[in-house]
Amino acid sequence: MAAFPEIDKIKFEGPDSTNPLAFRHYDENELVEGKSMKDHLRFGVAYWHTMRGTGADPFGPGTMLRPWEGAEDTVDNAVARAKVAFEFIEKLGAPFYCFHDRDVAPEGKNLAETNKNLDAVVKVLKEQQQRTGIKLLWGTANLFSNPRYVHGAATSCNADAFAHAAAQVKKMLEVTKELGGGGYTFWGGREGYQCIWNTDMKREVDHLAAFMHMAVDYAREIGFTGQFYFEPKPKEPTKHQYDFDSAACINFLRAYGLANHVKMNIETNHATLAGHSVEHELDYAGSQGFLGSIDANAGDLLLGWDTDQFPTDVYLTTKVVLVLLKYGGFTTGGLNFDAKVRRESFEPVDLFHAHIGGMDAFAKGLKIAAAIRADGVLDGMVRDRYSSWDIGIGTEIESGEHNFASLEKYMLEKGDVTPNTSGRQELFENVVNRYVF
Ligand code: XLS
Ligand code: NI
Ligand code: NI
Repeated sequence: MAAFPEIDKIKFEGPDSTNPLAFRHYDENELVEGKSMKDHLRFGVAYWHTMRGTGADPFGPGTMLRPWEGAEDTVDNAVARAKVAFEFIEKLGAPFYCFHDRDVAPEGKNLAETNKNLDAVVKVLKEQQQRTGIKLLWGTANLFSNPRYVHGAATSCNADAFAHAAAQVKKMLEVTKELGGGGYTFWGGREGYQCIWNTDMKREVDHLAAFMHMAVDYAREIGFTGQFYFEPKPKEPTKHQYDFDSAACINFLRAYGLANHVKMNIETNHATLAGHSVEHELDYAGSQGFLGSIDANAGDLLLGWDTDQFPTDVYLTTKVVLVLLKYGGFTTGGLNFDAKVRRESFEPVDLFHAHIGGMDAFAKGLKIAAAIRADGVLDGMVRDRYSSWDIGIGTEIESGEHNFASLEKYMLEKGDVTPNTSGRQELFENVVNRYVF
């Protein structure tokens, strides 16, 4: 039985459409810079929000109307839910999905039973993938919800928690491989701390690195060739998370010999929690060769937490896509909507509105970004700003011909710095607006 009987496959109807269940900009086959929108944007649906989000908040219980949900958290329900997930993703027309082990199947009374539950649902996920052609963008393990991870997982003070987390990731790597997943994501969960007095930071960070090395080793052992991702988030649930931002994560990966195995999965709302913007985080990761995948969402600057809203701001999506294209676009990664409908948006159809809006905002952002790139005006203006590096002393410094002594000599002869031209921030902003409206 269909969960969304009244909803057909979402179609592209063009910018003039007023149909709330149609795309106005996302035409999956439209070519942009010689590549289809589908292949550029590689949209994914996040199982945890879309299929498991209840709308609960610290002040009250869930509100979501999900007629397909059974009363208890059983494997049968999980299987039924998996079919609903695929009906939704197929009607939406997203090519990918992502999940945590515990999103798709309930825990059993011990690890063995839990793994069995997972296997039962994975079998159905695999059938559904084959039926629809929808693929797993990345898998991950939930190492934060169960009370056993109260002090974290890989960074827990309890070695048994580390061991249990290892067993979970081992299993999820096998599952991700079985489902042909393109990657595996580490998000810190509770890998951080609340109180410096009770925390051995060095030991915890060393353990996190050891844990990730074990994952990399096991992937190699079983022949899982997907890309590993590390997802920064500065706080929430803990006060200090070790995976604070791109720079902190990349430093960690380099310091512990993981740089060749792990790239970044950047999430918009996590960037703003870190006091950055998503384009900053993406550009930093990209410039260092670590841009892997994106968790697409939006925060609310009036609220100080991870609100995980659907992105609808075209400036935001334009900036994201511009950076993405600058570094060559996705290879294994994609735009996973790590976003949830608001507690007040409790009807099933709201899930469609939310994803359609996000996909359209990114499609429009892609078109704008491509137009900005096509005539090269913005790029040219940036290049001009640095033009002193393309001649004379600039070229010589960049090609390594100078040292402090030779630069002192140059300046003693010259006397002072040739004045720069204006930064022209307002003009840059106006130029961008030419493409937006
Ligand atoms: C939570 C994270 C999480 C990861 C996957 O804030 O965004 O959902 O993406 O564990
Ligand atoms: Ni995320
Ligand atoms: Ni988040």
